[in-house]
Amino acid sequence: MSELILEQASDDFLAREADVYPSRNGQSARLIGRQDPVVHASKEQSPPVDCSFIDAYNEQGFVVLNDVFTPDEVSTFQRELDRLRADPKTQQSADVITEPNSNDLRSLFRVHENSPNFKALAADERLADLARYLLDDEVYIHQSRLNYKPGFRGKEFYWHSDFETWHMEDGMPRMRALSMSITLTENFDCNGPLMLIPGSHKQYVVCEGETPKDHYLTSLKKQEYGVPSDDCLKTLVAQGGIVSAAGKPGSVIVFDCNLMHGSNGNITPFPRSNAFFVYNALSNKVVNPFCAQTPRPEHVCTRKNIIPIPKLKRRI
Ligand code: 6CS
Ligand code: FE
Repeated sequence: MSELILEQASDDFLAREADVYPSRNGQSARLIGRQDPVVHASKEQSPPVDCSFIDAYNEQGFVVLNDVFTPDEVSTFQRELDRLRADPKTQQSADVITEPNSNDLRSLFRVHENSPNFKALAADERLADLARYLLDDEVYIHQSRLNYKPGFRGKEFYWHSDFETWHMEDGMPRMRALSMSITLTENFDCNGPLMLIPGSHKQYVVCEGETPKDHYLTSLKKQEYGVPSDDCLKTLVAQGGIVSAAGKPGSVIVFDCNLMHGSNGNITPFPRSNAFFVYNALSNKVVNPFCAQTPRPEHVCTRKNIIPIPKLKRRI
């Protein structure tokens, strides 16, 4: 028995040693090249959106699709967002993250399972077909959340690559995942919209420090590990600049799992609320974390309940 444990430990050690995307392991901060495609579909496959969007996604690491959802659909999601916030069950739930210095709701996780509306949204063909094309595989939801970014006290999300965290803390093997952020309120320049660094997805940022135990309990409020060094960030911004994704409700920001992004706090009275789905390729299911900690819980990282999204020709 103890031999088996030793063997597993040494396998894990070897896997981490051979890791093409090392981070938080004592190495100094630096940029290394991406080892995976951005668009996984072959040239022969035809995309569900105009080819120019696919080319932009490939080059920039993101694309904004405007007016994907109608005002009526957006109103339905907004009502569901408010209903969930007011529901006493939500307030008791482990799926909730509050803002660092107040009890305001910052994020609500696992909405693709716990809300029929958001479950339908995650499976909607306008989103899922594009995810299947870009990842060239069946897809499942690795993580879902509503980010409320409330007015007055909504705090920032510091710069990060999602993949760095999902690789280190969840054991996502390769860069074959993407995020879709569906805007549910207007994203102005002033209420803390998503900021993206074009082209940054082509390099992987090795981060300093070690992963603390139960990191998710603090990182989801304020992330301090798995963030780029000042020098790495300077280089990425010098190369690509910064774009902020302002837009009307009902648009979709599609971005690669390794794109460097973040957002400022919101001291305006206007909430900046988004629904956020992470699609992962079925062939890229999570394994053991690449950092030396236990896996994060199911509401932050789907590990047990992996269900491919059905290919239905159906809109919500
Ligand atoms: O922890 C996560 O899965 C996501 N949340 C944060 C604050 N950073 C990394 C990743 O985007
Ligand atoms: Fe993120």
